[in-house]
Amino acid sequence: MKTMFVWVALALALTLGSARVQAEDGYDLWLRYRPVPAEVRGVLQARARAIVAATPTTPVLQAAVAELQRGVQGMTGKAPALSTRLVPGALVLATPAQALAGLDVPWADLGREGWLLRSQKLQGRDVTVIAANSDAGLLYGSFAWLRAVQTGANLARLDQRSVPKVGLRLLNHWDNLDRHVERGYAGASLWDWWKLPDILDARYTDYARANASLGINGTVLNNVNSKADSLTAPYLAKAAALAGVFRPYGIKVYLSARFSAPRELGGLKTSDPLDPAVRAWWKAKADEIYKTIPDFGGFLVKANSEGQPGPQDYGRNHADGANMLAEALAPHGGVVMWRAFVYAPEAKDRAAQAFDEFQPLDGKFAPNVIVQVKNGAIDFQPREPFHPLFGAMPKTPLALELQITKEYLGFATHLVHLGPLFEEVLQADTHRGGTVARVVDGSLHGHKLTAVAGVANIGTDRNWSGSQFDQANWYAFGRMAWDPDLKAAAVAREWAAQTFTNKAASRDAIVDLMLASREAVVDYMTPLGLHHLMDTGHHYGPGPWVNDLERADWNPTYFHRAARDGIGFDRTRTGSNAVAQYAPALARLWSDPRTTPPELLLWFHHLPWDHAMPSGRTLWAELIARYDAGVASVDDMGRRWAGLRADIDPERHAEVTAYLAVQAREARWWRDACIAYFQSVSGLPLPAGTRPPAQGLEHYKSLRFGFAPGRG
Ligand code: BDP
Repeated sequence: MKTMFVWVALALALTLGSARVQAEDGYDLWLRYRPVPAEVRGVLQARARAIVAATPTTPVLQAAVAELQRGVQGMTGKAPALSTRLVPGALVLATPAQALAGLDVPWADLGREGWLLRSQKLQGRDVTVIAANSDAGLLYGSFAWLRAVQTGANLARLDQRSVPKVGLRLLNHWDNLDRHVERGYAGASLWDWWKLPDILDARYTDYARANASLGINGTVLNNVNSKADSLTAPYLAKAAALAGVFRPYGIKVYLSARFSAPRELGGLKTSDPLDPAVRAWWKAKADEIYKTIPDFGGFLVKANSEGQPGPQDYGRNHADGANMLAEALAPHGGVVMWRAFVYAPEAKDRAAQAFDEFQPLDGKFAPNVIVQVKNGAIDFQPREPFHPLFGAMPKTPLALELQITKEYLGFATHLVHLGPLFEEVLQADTHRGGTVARVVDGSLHGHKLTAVAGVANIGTDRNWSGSQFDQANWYAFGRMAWDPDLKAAAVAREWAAQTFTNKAASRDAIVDLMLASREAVVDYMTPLGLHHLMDTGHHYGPGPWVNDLERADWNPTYFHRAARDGIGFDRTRTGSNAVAQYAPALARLWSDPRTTPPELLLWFHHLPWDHAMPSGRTLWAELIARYDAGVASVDDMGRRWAGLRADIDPERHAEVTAYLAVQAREARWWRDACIAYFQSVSGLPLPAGTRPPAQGLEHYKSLRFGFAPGRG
């Protein structure tokens, strides 16, 4: 008997032990809940003795309780039980309907989804209150408490509250029905359309947990380059099955709608938005969708852009198209997110087109339409000035679209943290009364319908995002969509603490590396306001020489305009005058090279190679210095990461090390190829001391990447 006991104990110890040293593969994201040191364990157990929630009957509340139990179990080895009695050390989940005597919560300040976390005495007992006006708020509050624990907050003195500033916080999946993800670098689509609706992969739930932990409350399941099939009954049933998994996590499902669906599916002769039969078709379709998915969020539409059908095919405008869909969704409470990403071949400057098409339509959209605008006027480049539509359509709610997947920033193998990019655009002053954040959160023009969308970087890769550090871009997106005023540094700190280590020095070293990475990529790809220098189709690697594509504005040469006389796109009055789309104060500043920040110089100006830069260098020398700085910065990131070896688990440390080596090699490739090309155009010698490109220009031009992932 005694021996048996010893064996059982040993087996148990081994199991627990192996759980403890389980390999870190990134699957758990920032929700790792790893065992905490003994001294922390005691404190945590004392603060999570039980969970008091009057009636955890709703699925959302059950999800909140389950997450708290899972977290505490992971960190301490013991899950708190549900209790109806207020015991000391309880976690109390409270709503106004289920508030306990003595609880004093400023309910009115918490809004529909906000939460409050507070350690306090209640009925003579030390407890932690998680309060919200809704179950979704309690779910977010529960995740906030777990975040507080994992980031080392003092659990005896919690006093936090947060209310989302933006209503719709959405992921946009560019996922096709065959599971190819357009611009996806993290494997295949999570959605196994073929096996849906019968088979529900466990990852769907983990995906929802991760999103809920950030406050993401909606997901567009299919690519903006959409197929009408997504709107057919079999696919609606599949979408409904996903909606069923996501619902307990406060996440609604949306679909990208193909504008020509009435013709393609309904057999109509036209998809003209003003045709009564077309309108009736969409109304019936909306009714059918809501029968299948009662809390369906709405449609995302890419129309008359890059070959997609749209209202202009029938001589109508974007408002006509959007309003028709809005009318069909309105009785059900759905919204239309109508994208402003458009450009036509005849436009003289692609950067100016969205403004030209959309700004005159201000005030013409139905109340449940939100116009979704990319952060910049070209296309998710490493750096762009904020889109001139922000602030210029006061009568129309505008959503901000960010790209989390790094189509133009080295795919998943480059470590580029996007928090600083998000912060830069959100905090940009439109000079029309406020920042982009104030436009997007609706406060500048008094809009209730508000949204931030992120093109997802999620796929079937074990680590979800294609690399460990790309998880941080998902994280930063979600947190900054909830509160556009969060600082990138603070968000990165939270992420690093939960994902890698809570040891302050190492955590901060990780954060420094992350924050430096964005400027690094700008420098080694497109410094000084250059943009769209990537190679054709796959968008991987440099291709500044490309000038033979069918449309002028697909060619990098169109964008950089490098020639013997200089480099850059003149967007001032002497050129395309796109700068005039910005508020007059800003347009004035950016019209003059002397008052244009160096970061945006060649976006707005075509300047001679010997133009004097603030650094005292010529433009030519400055360009090369920036490329060198980018490469040096990546080398530095590698050194910093190497120094963190002792504090990071070996699996992830080795993986990131290998990725950084790829990035270091490819940063040189970008630098060398661009310098070789620009030198061939400028005809200038390299400044003294410059390392010449490793290969001749012809070598870089000859490289082909037929099987690069994520192609459109
Ligand atoms: C471009 C992508 C293309 C997308 C397009 C869009 O290369 O795959 O379809 O954006 O946003 O950047 O619609």
